[in-house]
Amino acid sequence: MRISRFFMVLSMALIQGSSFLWAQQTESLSVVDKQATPATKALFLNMKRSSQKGIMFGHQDAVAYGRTWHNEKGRSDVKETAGDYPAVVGWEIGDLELGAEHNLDSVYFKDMKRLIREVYERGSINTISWHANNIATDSSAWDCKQDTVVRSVLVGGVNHQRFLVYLDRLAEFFHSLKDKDGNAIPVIFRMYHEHTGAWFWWGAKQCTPDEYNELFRMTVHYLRDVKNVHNLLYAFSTAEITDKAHFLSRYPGNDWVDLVGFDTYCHETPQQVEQYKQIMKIGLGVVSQFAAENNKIAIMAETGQEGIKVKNYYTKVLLPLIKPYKISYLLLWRNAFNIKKHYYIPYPAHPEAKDFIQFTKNKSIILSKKAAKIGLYK
Ligand code: BMA
Repeated sequence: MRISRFFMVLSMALIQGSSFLWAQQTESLSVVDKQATPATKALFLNMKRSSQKGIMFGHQDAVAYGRTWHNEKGRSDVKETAGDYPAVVGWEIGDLELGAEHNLDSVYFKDMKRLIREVYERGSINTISWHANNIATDSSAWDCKQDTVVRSVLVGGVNHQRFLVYLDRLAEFFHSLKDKDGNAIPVIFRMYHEHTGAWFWWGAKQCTPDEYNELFRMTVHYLRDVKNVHNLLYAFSTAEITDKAHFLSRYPGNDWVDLVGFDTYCHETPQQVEQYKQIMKIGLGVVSQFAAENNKIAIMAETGQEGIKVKNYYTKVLLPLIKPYKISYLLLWRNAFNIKKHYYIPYPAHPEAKDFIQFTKNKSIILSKKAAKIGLYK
């Protein structure tokens, strides 16, 4: 009797163990890069699982500069106000493709690499956006007067070869992200974002859906299969959307996307706040459902209220909006050090600091210390 019970328990454990392994394998099969490093695959699985339990809090350029400082060791406006670093740090690599030493917001790439490593070693997440310059006119990402730029960078286009040089520089940067033992640091790459809008050269009025999808796929293919970059998860994020069909109106396909999200911002007037609530509910509903049905990770890729003019924005507007949804992280935009009104996180003396602290204390919000306990890379 005792022996047979022992075998029963043992075989149950084996079945459970193997089904766990099986689940892990089938889950990891859905990652865009089948040759992604083990830590990159682990990040995908752990983000997916942790999104069932809480929302990691992120801030763009969180540790590079803040509202009144630039490049000072150990600083972060989130930490100085709420007591801990964000669990997700957003980075911007615009101008890297030109071979510049710093990005379009004055963050030196050599500092960015060091800080990405610090974020990783704290057990937090790095996500990278790319406001890629317009290669056809040699101007910024916002130069969108033409409708042929995307076509010109695709295979066979007049700018294709030059665009590959842009991607070579990105690949070199991604390859250079290493921990102290020389292992690649996983990062989320969120490229060609807000493409349902019409303010970047890859926007909805600037190219056809097929051209957009091809641009996304070509970039993944080149980085992954030609340049052998294997430390990336690929994020797709639209601007405001009206419904699922709008969200998918330009979508490269499930084989090319790991994370799905959208960007939207809250403006000041009560009417604009109401509009924001509607847009957030639609977008969060669409991306969280789509992620659940398609084995993706849902994210709130960019949001916030510039200058924090709306009273109790964090606890009364943002928190009730995001709490009902299973999203992995939420990223607030940057606290510019050189544009006075351009900030999204309160500094300690700001009138909304208290509200922000209360928001970060909510049990569904995950800052850096709690994120480290998840063991995101294991
Ligand atoms: C925008 C603004 C700009 C910035 C750009 C890229 O939304 O914050 O000031 O240059 O993002 O980070």
